[in-house]
Amino acid sequence: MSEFDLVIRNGRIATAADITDCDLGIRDGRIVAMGLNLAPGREELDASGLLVLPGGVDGHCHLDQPMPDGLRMADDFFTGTRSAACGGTTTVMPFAAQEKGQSLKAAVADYHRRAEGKAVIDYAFHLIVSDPTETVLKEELPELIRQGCTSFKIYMTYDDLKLNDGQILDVLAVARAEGAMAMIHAENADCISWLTRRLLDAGHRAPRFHAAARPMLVEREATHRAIALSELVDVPILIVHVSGAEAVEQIRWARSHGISIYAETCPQYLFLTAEDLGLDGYEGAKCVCSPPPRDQANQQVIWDGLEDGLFTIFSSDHAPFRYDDPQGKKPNGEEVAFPYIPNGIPGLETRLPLLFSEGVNKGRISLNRFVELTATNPAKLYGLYPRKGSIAVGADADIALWDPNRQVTIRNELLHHDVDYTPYEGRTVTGWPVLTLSRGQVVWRDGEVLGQAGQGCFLPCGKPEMAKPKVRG
Ligand code: DUC
Ligand code: ZN
Ligand code: ZN
Repeated sequence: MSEFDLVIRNGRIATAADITDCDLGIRDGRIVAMGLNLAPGREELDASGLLVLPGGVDGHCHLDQPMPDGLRMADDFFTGTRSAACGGTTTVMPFAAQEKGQSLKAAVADYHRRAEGKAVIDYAFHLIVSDPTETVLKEELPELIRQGCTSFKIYMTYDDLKLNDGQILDVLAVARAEGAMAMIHAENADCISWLTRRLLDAGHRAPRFHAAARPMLVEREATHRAIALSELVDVPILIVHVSGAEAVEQIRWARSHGISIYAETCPQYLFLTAEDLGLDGYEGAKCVCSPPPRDQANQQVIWDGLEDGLFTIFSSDHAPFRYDDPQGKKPNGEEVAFPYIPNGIPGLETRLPLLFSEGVNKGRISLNRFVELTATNPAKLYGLYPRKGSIAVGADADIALWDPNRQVTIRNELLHHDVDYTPYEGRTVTGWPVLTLSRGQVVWRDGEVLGQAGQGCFLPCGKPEMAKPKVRG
């Protein structure tokens, strides 16, 4: 009987810290040995010429999230996790979203039902807290945190989700008391509504006015306010989907004052600009997301932050709506005015190849930093480390073998989500995962999906070390 179910030989293994040429031995879904000339496995994989990387952890995506009447997310836990696996990701973290008036526990129970039997790779849940009642704050949140939902998102915008500053302070106080990670969507809601009304009154309806209604200033102000609220409660927060220079400046300022602020950015802020929202046609609806993509100068600031350590994680914010669909970007079949276009773009499968190609292959970030941003740090930030996010003895065998030289021209027909477009259509990237393992099982190999619905498991998250307040004095 062989000691290993699988041995991966001759690959170059990269973690957030090291690059090592050695073999990997896998048994019962976990990495059990790293070394030279390991004994033969029941199965063998030759990784000559390939990079052996931890599977990606996508710390921010939306799958089968309940939507207001008439709208529907295009990806459920099957199509979403399938698509993620084909792009080298092995853990996803979508959101169990509380509707106002709903119990948070009921939202989580419903979300478990939506995921049940569908996922191809492992998944954990963030919470979205939209109604922080006494019961939510005192009973439900603490209980859900104990059950492994140890991170939650708070919105400063969107009428059906936003919290006021007092409510945010209440939720942050629970995060501090219970050791959970708070994620904040920072845009100033009142400024957005004021600008939106003026734009509509002037007859500006096209998708491109989405960007005009959400200028950088509204993100800068809310980012600064979120930082102040976190400082007041003395609890670290993560600012999600940072889009450009003015928000980055606020985060640098906070850190220079000793405030623990983490930061996330996403592919849309590197590879799209407000010009992708189009001129007067409706195609630009495909790139409507919030915050909106900015301009080239802001893209450079985001690259700088990825390189110099400003950003903690790089996530997709996959929020899938079909373009030509009455439940998607054309509600009721109509080309609606910009405030009514569902926000979000697909990106689970293209997140890693885009960053690998333009970041690692073009020399903007190191391979170690790539692993840190896309796998190790999200696992640490959300209490999944060291089970997920690295290659180490004892970790789950969630691994992607990358051909760093494979050229792929991104076409929607090559992708495995259930969205009818990709904003990156026609872009050629160099580097793509040729094989993905989820707990030692091959789920993607040479262009073929081998993963089955239901083989992915729910992951209860631990309380993240990174959520602990700074020790002072
Ligand atoms: N913005 C969000 O805050 N969430 C989903 C998609 C988007 O564009
Ligand atoms: Zn958001
Ligand atoms: Zn989001």
